[in-house]
Amino acid sequence: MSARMFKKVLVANRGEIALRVIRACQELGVKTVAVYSEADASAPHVREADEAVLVGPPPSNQSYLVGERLIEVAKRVGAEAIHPGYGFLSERAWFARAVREAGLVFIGPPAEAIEAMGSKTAARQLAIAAGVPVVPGNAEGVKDADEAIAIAEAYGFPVLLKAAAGGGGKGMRVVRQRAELADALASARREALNAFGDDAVYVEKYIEGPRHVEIQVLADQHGNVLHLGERECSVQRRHQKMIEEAPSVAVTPELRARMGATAVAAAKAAGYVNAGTCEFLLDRDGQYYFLEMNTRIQVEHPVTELVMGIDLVQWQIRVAAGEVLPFDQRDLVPRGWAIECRITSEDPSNGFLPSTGRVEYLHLPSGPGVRWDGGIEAGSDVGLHYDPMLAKLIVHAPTRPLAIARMRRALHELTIDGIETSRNFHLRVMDDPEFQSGDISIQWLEQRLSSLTAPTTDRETLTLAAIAAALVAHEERTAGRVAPAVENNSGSPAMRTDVPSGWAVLARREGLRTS
Ligand code: MV4
Repeated sequence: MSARMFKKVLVANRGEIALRVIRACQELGVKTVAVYSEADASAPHVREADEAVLVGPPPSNQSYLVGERLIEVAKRVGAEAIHPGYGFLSERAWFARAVREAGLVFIGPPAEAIEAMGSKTAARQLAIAAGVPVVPGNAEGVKDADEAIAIAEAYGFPVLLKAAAGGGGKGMRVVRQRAELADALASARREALNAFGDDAVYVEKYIEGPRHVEIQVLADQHGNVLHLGERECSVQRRHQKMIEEAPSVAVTPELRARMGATAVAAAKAAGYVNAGTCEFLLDRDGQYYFLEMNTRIQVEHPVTELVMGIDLVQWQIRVAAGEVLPFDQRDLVPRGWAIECRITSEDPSNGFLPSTGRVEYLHLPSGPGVRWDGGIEAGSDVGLHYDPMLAKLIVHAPTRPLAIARMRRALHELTIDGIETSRNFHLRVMDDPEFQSGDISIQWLEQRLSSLTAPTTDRETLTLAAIAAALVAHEERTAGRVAPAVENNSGSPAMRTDVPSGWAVLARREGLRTS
């Protein structure tokens, strides 16, 4: 088949990933159509696209998730292809199939590959058949506690009970001794039934304190399947990644080649095309185990792009248009180090509770090796309709220590006023000696969370807080008596009341409450 680039692509997503796809299209000379809900009418992705179509009220299930409507819009505006981004419909095989049956191109894997990797047990079977190492365990749900005990004793405790129908930790129970197993199984079944409507639970050998290391895969329609190295994603809170980096301190070039070949084998076994990611557990003695394959572009793709010098989203579009991958595996060696911090509208000092409100003021970091993939601007309203991730701050530097220093500098430059964000949490992590050592596992953050989110107590910060509070109180007392914001008759600049004072901004930057 010959390659022919699309003229127009519909971007079936919102926020930072929608803007990311729009930018990739613009550089390829492809026109873009944004879709948006009423809540996103003035969002950056709507403004940057060549066209924009309202698809419904704010709830996702009445807008971004209404696949039939998105396909109808794509046909109406003359888009030849749809890019789903991540989340929403990006891993719904029915949607990929419906797009194809509508005569459009789904910029992602074939529906059949999504199905092959969509069910954890099917993915596990496929991996085993492809010789990909999986965690020792039984793939199907256990019949009863007796069978679970027999399997557990065969593998040895501790074991992990997992819901067959779902992921993300729901329905998971670590069982360290035989006496606990029956109750744990009943509890896991209840949670699995509530979360997924399916109480099937299976048993695996529990891997203690592993890392979450994932391999980026990219495959074209001509049989070329490559890997683009690994990403270290162990800094997670409740199965939500917070910080990702590439490469991983735990992966040598030899291990990278082996894990990469494993991921390529799994992708080939699934008939995979386009970008995808194989997730692994990597334990302390270098053993790795396939967990699942994500059949979409991932949030954390920028760290791979930066160390590999590849625009993954553009290659998704090119591959979907039929292009042949022009590089080969030998070309794909990581250069330097990249770190990504997810900037979320959550308050780390308050249990990461969602923070809503208007972005009153936004100052973005820049300078050497700094990238901001964001979907917000001053004036953006942040609500509860959508995922709390507002943006990603990514840095690239020659070494990991330099990347950490660069991330710290960029985080200090970043100012988001009007809502609480994860910025100060990330600053604390960058300053943490254990994080700096790189010796962390998926359990590290949960173990350190209280110390990384405790209110700061150093004297200087407290003094700053006192000054800021006094100033803000003074401003608010005198707010009505100050000359108009711009002009006044004395010729000297009047104190503006339409922006927070420098002290208030400074105090907030230090994560201090001023109201
Ligand atoms: C495991 C495991 C340890 N041993 N399986 C979490 C949800 C899903 N991605 C699989 N997960 C795990 N499976 C065995 N046999 C530890 C986890 C796990 C985890 C894995 C990756 C990233 C973060 C995690 C957080 C907690 C538990």
